[in-house]
Amino acid sequence: MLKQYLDIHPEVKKALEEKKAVVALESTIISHGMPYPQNIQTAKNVEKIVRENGAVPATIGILNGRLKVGLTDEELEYMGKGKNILKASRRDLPFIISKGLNGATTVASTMIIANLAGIKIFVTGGIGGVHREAQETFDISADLMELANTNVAVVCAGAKSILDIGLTLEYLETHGVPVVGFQTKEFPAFFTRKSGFSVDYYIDSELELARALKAKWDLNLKGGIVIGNPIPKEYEMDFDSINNAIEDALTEAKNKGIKGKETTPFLLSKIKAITGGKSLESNIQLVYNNAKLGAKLAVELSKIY
Ligand code: PSU
Ligand code: MN
Repeated sequence: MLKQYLDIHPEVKKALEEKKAVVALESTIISHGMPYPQNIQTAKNVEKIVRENGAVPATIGILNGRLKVGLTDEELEYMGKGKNILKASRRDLPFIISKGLNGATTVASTMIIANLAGIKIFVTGGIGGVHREAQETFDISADLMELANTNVAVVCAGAKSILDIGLTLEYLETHGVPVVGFQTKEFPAFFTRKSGFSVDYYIDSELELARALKAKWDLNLKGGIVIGNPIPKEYEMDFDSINNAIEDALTEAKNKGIKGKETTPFLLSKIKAITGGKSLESNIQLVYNNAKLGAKLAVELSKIY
């Protein structure tokens, strides 16, 4: 039945059949999160880093209504040019399929498709979350409900402070989603190593993470885990300057009446413009750092689960 919708790249398929380590990667970060051509270069380097660390990369996206698990270089290039590529979260999937459209997958939809393919580890930059002033707007990313329901672990550099990080963590707690720090006690805030919020558990090694995932899923505790992996120190941004940029971006979004699925991409591109591209370099480096951890984790998990 899945074959009707899913195209798994032969290399990924073989690795899955042989129970080898595979890492899922999202495409919203490519089509809507970074400018061309840095996005393509980054996506290719991420795949390379995953390989160098012993796993097979599977970049996920939707082309002509087909759910693609593992993209060719041409497909990656197409996603990166970002023309006619919708941002596709859970609610969009049925219609992007039925209309034969192209979609870049968010954390939520990448988790769904990874799970359908049998991939357990997913690497990205940052997760969506509860937006600031969600008390009024109800803007809470579908990523969080997906983490509550779908058995895929997400390696990220935390959440940007365009979000209300405190409320995001509360929401995850309510839904039973563990939030752990990789060699940190503090949940990272994407551009910075610190956010002022603690994680539930400090985790020291990939093996320990793999064991926790196995226990969670053996016991049918459905859902994912958020693994916060702080940006390397040398690429970290200055806390005050990035937060000023974020405040300015939020004010502009509010004044322009930006809403719904446009909010996150709007804020990301504004921050990039305000920081004069400095944030882009940090963004790229933290994804590389996550790719390394995700691949090592997938290798450990493939040995025990
Ligand atoms: N946060 C980032 N970079 C991103 C995103 C979030 O720092 O590229 C993307 C991810 O694909 C995430 C999505 O799943 O935005 C969340 O969008 P929304 O808030 O509309 O659910
Ligand atoms: Mn939203």
